[in-house]
Amino acid sequence: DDGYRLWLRYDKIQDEDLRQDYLHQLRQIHYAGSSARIEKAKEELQRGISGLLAQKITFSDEPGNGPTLIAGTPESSPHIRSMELQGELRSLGEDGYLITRDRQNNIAIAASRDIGLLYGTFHFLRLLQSQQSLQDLDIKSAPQIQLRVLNHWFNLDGTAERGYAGGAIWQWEQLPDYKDPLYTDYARANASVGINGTVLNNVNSDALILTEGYLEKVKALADVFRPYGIKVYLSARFSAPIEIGNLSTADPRDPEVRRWWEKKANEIYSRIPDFGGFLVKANSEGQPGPQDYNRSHAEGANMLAKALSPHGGVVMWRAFVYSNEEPEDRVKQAYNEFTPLDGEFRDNVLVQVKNGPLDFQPREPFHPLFGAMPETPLMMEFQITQEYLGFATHLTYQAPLYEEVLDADTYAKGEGSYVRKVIDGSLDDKQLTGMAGVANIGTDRNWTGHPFAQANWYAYGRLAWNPELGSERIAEEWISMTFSNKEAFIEPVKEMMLASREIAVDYRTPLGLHHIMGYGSHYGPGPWVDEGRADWTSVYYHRADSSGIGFDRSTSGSNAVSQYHPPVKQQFNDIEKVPEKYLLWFHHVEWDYELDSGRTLWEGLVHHYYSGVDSIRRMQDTWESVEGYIDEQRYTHVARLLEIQEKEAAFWRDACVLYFQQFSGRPIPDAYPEPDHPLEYYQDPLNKYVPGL
Ligand code: BDP
Repeated sequence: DDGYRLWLRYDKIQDEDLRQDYLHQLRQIHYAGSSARIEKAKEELQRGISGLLAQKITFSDEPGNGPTLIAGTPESSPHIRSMELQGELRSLGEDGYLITRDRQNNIAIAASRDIGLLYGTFHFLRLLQSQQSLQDLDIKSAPQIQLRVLNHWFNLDGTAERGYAGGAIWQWEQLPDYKDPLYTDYARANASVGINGTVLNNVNSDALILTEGYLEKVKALADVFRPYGIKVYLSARFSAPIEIGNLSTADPRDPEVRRWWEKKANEIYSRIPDFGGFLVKANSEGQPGPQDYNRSHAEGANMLAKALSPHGGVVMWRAFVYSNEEPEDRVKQAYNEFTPLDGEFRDNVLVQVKNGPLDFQPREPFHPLFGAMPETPLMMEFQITQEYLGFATHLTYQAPLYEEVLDADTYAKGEGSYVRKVIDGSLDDKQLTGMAGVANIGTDRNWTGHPFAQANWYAYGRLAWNPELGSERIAEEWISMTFSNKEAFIEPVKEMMLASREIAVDYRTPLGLHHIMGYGSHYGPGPWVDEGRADWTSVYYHRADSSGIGFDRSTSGSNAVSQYHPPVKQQFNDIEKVPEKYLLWFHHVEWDYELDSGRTLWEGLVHHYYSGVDSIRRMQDTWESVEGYIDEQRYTHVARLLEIQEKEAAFWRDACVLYFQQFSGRPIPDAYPEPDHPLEYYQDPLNKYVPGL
């Protein structure tokens, strides 16, 4: 099995009793209505049932007499209407659905709109795939977040920035005339977890995407995605009016510039009436933006928002900004630039904020902007692609990372002001809500490179639908659909997945360390990086010296703690109270400082590094123990990748322990084997596992 089918595999159910039971309950199938979305739902059900139950289905025009699966909206189906579900459906919103039993004990999928029926159909198939009982069906589901969007960092030349599973999946040179069937499978996978938007191009954007020729290609993709409820968005380059519009400025106050964007929006919507809007990276890492003209982020965003507004589009304006001047503490910058603008954005602007204040590190505290801009819809940005987590080589299930951030309490309005409540709009009563995931999808046959990286795409979508689902449940679902329904497979593999994120932190950046990876590639260790722009080096962040290690962001240091609400601020500020996982993020700590475990900081650091590597050996044991439950191809692929991960984790460990030992001046405790080589070996670019990375 090459993994192409992702979690939508639909292999025949081997348990014959169960298969017969399902068949019995699905004697007849009736889908009311005839929209493109209904057609897609029927197609998917057909595909699913002919696979899982090895039975072709015919759809009946009317609900039948025997046990029937009935799907419809109150408008399209008299039968659904007679169930009097209208009130309940209304409370589930436009995308929600019910899966329930009617009075004759038929199974009913009901929704207010056809898109809900498509989502409900995928949910129903998931029940069969994971071999659930259909007896007491009483499922209500509605997304808690409105815009559930993938961000692709695909360039127009076919490459993918920070993509590790091949290149861009859009074949620009073949579009619009040839639409690869893969686009449809992409849409199916996304719709199956409720993803309803896709930003097609890199945030480091090329203005060419907004030219007529490319817009025709974008339209072709939008046409493929529309029946699956997925809107397209584009990353807009702020200086596009200059580059493709022949204007001399992109100043948002210039009337010609404003007209240019309005005309551009009209042009886009004449082709793509349901175009989603623009994503913008401005005045960050060299990208153009309103500050080039001494205008604020709000002025820039509002100009675009005004152009989109008559058509119902939105602007997703990124808060990942840091200026070209080296700041005294980079993590403070987004907060400082954006909080004064709270309330100044038009109502179709969302500010898209990375989960942490630095940059997608294996672990960061939550971004202090969450809870600090009550007048502005804030959108979460997670990174699914594993830029800082071992690319597509290391097995790291990221749902626990996403969950840790979503569940963090900002205390913005007292206890219980969780980040997820900021994101789902409930904390500040926001209608417009969103979550973005920087995708890990590429042209690799299995889409994501590592077979387990598919789980991160899946988990992102599920959490965008419901941020409270829990990473354990999501892992169970994904494993049973992707690999096997056998308990003896699911349990150990689930445990392995759930542990994998903490393990990834242990062998890279334990105890709150951050940004100590290799320069440029971000792959291997590079705690010694000390050249170039200060806030791109590692020494800037770890600040190791003979007295200790860590970045003092307390009130006596950079004072980044003051960007958090009390009592979070006080907790982070106090070296005795800060959770140990953030210790070195907020404090410069003496080598002999005593940790919760009773170890000194130095011993604790060494311990995390060694136990991280040991844990990968346990992951390997787990994987070996489930050999035979799944196909050879995927089994072997994962087994070999775990071997690489083990070697590379040991490399991280040895490099970091030896490097920091120069400052601590303390021995590696006897319990741990000495690294195989001296520090110089790990620092030599020619000795990296992948020379050049
Ligand atoms: C950084 C990546 C860079 C992205 C940037 C961003 O290294 O390639 O362009 O984030 O999010 O982590 O804009």
